[in-house]
Amino acid sequence: MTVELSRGTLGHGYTVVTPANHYPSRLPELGDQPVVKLVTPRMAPSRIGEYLVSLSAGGGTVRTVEAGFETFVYGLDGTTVLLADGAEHPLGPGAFAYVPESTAYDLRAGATAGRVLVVKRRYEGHPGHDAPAAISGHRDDEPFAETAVPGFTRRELLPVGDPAWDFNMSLLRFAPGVGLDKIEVHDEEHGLYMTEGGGTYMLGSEAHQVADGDFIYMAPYCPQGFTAGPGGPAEYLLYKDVWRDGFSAPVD
Ligand code: UGY
Ligand code: MN
Repeated sequence: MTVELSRGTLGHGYTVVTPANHYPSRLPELGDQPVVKLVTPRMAPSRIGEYLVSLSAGGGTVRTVEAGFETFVYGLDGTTVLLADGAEHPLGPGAFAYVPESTAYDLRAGATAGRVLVVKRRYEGHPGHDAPAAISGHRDDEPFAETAVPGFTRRELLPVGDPAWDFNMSLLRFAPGVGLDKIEVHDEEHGLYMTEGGGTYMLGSEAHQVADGDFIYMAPYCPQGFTAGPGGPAEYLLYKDVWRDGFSAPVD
């Protein structure tokens, strides 16, 4: 038997999970539809679950309501639809929806199979701020914004200036050879999904080659830096917890 080298890694304060590493699981609310658990709170200290859900043509989820949990869904392939509070949100590639805490939702694939990324976390409120309401949209609804680094642009999918929100979802896009301007070390954790291209991710003190479809979990204080490869633009969808001081009680 030949053993192939894998880019998938469990490092100190991070994981890298590549498409070649995927080993699908099942969840009751997904019936017989496979799910890849990219990270869950079992991977301490993660406070999120991030899941790659594949729905076969005509397939869907069994409706559940989980008290206290909020959900973000991003469309990757196909024509999945999210149903919540009597509204239907098409989740084709690049479309997204935020489902507020304790709100029931269903996912339904259309005539073709669909793939979506699901981020789940316990909503952490803040005194004086009402919990956010539902939001949906598409990555193309607004242009990417310039940053201080030429060739590096961002598109914020959720309101970043409102402390009612306890997380951001952002698309970060880099021209070939362009990267972050520093090695960051910060209290917030990340779930990162490569949506296009690839490059070199510095995690702790290790350099990892990453490509389209790879997932990285970065724990609080994980040193992190990125430079896109020379072959084309690179882009990732980034979860980051925001606007909280880090004292929320760990979930058992
Ligand atoms: O906003 C961020 O923390 C972002 N620059 N981090 C990252 O891309 N790893
Ligand atoms: Mn960061």
